[in-house]
Amino acid sequence: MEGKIVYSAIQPSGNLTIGNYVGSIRNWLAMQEEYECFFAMANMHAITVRQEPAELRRRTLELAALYIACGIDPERCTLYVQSQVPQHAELAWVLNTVTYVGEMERMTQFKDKSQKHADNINMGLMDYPVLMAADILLYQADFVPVGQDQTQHVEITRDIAIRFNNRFGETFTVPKALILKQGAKIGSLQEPAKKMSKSDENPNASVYLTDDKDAIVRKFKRAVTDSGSEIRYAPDEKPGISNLLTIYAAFAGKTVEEAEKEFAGKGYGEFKLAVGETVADKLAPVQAEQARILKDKGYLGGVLALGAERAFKAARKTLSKVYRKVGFYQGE
Ligand code: ATP
Ligand code: LTN
Repeated sequence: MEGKIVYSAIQPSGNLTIGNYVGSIRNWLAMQEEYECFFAMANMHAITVRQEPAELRRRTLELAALYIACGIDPERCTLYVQSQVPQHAELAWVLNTVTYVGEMERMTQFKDKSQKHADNINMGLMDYPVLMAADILLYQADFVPVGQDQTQHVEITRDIAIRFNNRFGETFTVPKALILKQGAKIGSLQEPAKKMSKSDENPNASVYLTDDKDAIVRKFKRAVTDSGSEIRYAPDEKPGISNLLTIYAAFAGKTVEEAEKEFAGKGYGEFKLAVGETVADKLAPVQAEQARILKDKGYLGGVLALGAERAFKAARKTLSKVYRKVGFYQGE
C-alpha cells in the first residue's frame, strides 16, 4: 500500500525486555520497507510515574540506540524524542476537551498503574491515553503496531478521532492497531499467564535486552514450566511451554509449528537450554551494536535532531489544521 503511515513509540522508563522486542520493535522492522514510519521515545509518557531525571535522559538515548541496533533505519524512518516536538502537548490539550473523565477512569492500564503507584495517582497518569492519541493523530497514522496491552489505548484513540471529525469536520485519519498473531503478549517466565514487564520486581521473571548470555540461559533454565513432558503449543493447558515456544519461534525466525516439530520428543531441560542460547545469540550482536552507537554521540545526536525536525514539520501541519477547525486565532 502506497503512502500509508505507521506510528509507534516506547517509553524510556526501564530496561526493555524481550517482550518489548518481540511485541513491538521486531514488528516494526518489516514496516519500514513499505510505509512511512515514525518511531518515538515516549519520554512524556514516562514521567507519569516517577523517574530519576539523569536516568530518564540516559535511557532515552539508550532506547534510540537500541532502535537503530535492532535494524530500524534512521534514514528511512523518523526517529525522535517526543518532548522535542511541542505539538504533542498542544494537541493533547485540545483532545482533552473531547475526552470524558469516565472514559479515562475505565482504562485498564490506568487502573493497574493507580494500584501500583497508589501514592502518585497524578493527572498525567489519567491523561496518558489522550497524549497517546495526540501522538498518533498528529502524524495522521494509518497503523499502530503495538503489543496486546496497548489495544485499548488505540481503540480510545479511534473514538477520539471519530468524535473530533464528527464535531469539527474531517481532520484526522482514524488509525488501526496492528497486533501480531503470535508474540503480542510474551508471558513472564515465572508466571506465564502474566505479561512479561519491564517493571516486574522479580528479576527472574523478565529477560532484559541488556542481559548477558549467562543470565539469559540461567533465567530460561529457571522458567516455570507445566506438568507433563510434552513440548506442545497449548496456551490454556500449557502456558509455560507455549510461552517458551513463542519466544523461541520469534528469536529463531521460525513458526511455532516448526518449533514444535523441532523439539518433539525432547525433554524440557534440553528445550529450555536451546531457547536460552537462541535468544542470547540473537541479542549479542544487537547489544554490541547498541554500545557502539551510544559511544558515537555525534551520530546519535544528529539522527535525533533530524528526526525531531521531520516530526516537527509533520506535526505542525496537523496542529495548524486542528487550531483552524476549533477556531483558534492563528494570526493574520
Ligand atoms: P511497564 O511494565 O513499565 O508498563 P512495558 O514493559 O509494558 O512497561 P511499554 O513501554 O509499556 O513496556 O511497552 C512498549 C511496547 O512493548 C508496547 O507496544 C507494548 O505493547 C509492548 N509490550 C510490552 N510488554 C510486552 C509483552 N510482554 N509482550 C509483547 N509485547 C509487549
Ligand atoms: N503507551 C505505549 C507507548 C506509546 C505509544 C504511543 C505506542 C506512547 N505513545 C503511540 C503507540 C503509539 C506503551 O507504553 N506501550
